[in-house]
Amino acid sequence: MMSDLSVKLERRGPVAIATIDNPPVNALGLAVRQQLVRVIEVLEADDTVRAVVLTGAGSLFVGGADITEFDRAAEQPQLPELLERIERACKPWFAAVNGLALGGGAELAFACHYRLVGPTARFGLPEINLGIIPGAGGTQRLPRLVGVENALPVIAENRQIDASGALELGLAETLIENDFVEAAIALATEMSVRPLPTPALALQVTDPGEAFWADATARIRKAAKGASAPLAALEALRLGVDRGAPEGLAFERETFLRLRASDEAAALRYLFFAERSALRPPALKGVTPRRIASTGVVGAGTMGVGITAALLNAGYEVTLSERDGASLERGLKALEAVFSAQAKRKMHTVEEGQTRLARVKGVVGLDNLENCDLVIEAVFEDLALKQDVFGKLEKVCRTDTILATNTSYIDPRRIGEGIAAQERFIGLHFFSPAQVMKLLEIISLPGTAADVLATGFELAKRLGKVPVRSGICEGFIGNRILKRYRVEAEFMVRNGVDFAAIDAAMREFGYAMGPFEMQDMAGLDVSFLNREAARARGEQIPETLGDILVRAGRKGQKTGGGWYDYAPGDRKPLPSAETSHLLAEARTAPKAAEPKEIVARLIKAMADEGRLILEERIADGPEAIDLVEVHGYGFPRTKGGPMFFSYRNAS
Ligand code: 3H9
Repeated sequence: MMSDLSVKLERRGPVAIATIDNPPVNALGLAVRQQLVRVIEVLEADDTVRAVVLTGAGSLFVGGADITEFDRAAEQPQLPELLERIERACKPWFAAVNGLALGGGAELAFACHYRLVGPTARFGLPEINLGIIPGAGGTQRLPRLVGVENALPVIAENRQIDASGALELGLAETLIENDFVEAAIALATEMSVRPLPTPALALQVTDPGEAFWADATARIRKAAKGASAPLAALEALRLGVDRGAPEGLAFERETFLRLRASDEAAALRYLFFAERSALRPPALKGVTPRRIASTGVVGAGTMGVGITAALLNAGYEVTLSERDGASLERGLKALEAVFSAQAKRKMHTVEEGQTRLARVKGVVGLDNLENCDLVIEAVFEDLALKQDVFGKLEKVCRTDTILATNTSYIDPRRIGEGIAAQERFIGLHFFSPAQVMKLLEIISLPGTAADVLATGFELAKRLGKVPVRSGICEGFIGNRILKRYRVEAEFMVRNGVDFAAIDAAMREFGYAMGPFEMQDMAGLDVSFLNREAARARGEQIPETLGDILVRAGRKGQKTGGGWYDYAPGDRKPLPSAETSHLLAEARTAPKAAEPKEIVARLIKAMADEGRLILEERIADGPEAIDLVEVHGYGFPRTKGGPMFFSYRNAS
């Protein structure tokens, strides 16, 4: 065996076994491709070899092309040529798919003459997540192997085919339950006497008809939310069906290379790596997190219920505490509603929802939290109330229980003032709805122990969230930038720009809502009350346009009007004569602004605030800020985040 290579070659009688061994995910980087070419040449020339088993080392088959190479020009040998050589080989290649086969990995398996699957095998083409389309024949071979209807969801909608699906669709020949490689060798030996099957690219494909394409296009366009890749993947598939595989392949390759060089793909790649590194902050390398099994949540309002649902979904036991029976009952009802909504959206079965709900114990008061490993406080944003909760928790809980506050604005140092063992105190700032939103800001306090901080990151991982460490400042990273964004947007409105034009420009940029629609949805009164509280403390806070609206009773959708008017029971923003009248004095003459100019100003404001946050060491890097914006505030993923965007677009 040649063992120092990333493609290992072994012989067993007439069968050669090629194992791709390129940790961590067996990606098809340059060295692997070079070695595969060599392996193909050697095996084609060797008359004693009758069949080839191709597999992956470890638990994966192949995780795809090496994404780190996508910032460079494509290097020879390229994957499509390599796969063609396998497909045209004069002896059969058996892809022994022992686990995930993603992107180029799945394409590699499709080019082999046969696929043998282990129980954990899965085929997927997740290229669209990276702003590209499959670039090595995936859009052409898969529809010819399993039919267009079965191929489309994989190519353009992120669906995967598991082992049993692969058998049902005829994508895989056989399921191997035990002794995977040995069984694959035996099958290859036995099947090598058969004539070579028709290569995937030469198989017939049936056009499912215009209605299918129209329906798929509408569905994919809607789900893509402005991203280019999903529709481009559909187009490549359709073109190959209409005009045949050779034209389809050429179009696929050209589109892949064009998209690979796009800003959108660069943004998505950047986020791919940022999201992964976020789970492993270098400062915590080697620090072992504490073990968390049972958790407690104090406060069963919207946040407390959302946090409880997130914890239950991740398999934790939760003790949910409220101050009285009626509030607890309301909270538990809200929790049930979350689980029935999840079941409706097919996130789990109704029974599974009930099993998860059975892990919550509702209690009145704090006494029952004594055995929790972690308690998260999510009571009303009131300093004295929070201090009181932690004062009591300190007496009730074990001395090693981690105590966390979910405050979004109050300085956690003041909240935790009375806690004797500061090392166990931390901020865990969830975003609403907490069972849905991916962002978790982890607030490290001066006294927080490293293993407690590491536990915060471990918790985020288990909850499927994206953790970002934030230092202490008003609003932490996200709400501080949001404030700057809103101030800048209001500044434009004061200077004559129509707020509806600002909303439209930000929607066009990729946000689901513009800043004023968003305020109407969330309610203008929350930030108004914050400003009023600060004014009451003697801080100099100038009157905002939002203040004028709230003082006139316009608090947003919930009062039938804020920036916009709303018809009863409808969320569609309508122009408001009253708003125009109320704000007339505070604004200059109307001024037109190009959408591009509006976007540039608002993103610049966010990025400028981001730079200050970095200078103050509140965040650990520009990626942290971008992750906060993308996962907590709806910044369009395809634009990477304000720091990435302003860096790419700096002239
Ligand atoms: C493609 O194939 C294009 C083709 O159609 C055409 C070509 C011509 N490359 O996620 P993890 C790193 S496009 C380079 O934490 P897990 C990752 O950054 C590709 N590096 O592990 C991390 O590094 P670090 C289509 C990669 O077990 C480490 O591996 N394929 C790649 O939770 C571990 O990753 C995809 O889009 C890669 N392809 O999940 C699949 N993948 O340790 C992308 C991972 O330094 N990958 N890394 O932080 C995944 O979805 C997951 O990584 C996977 C494993 C499910 C495979």
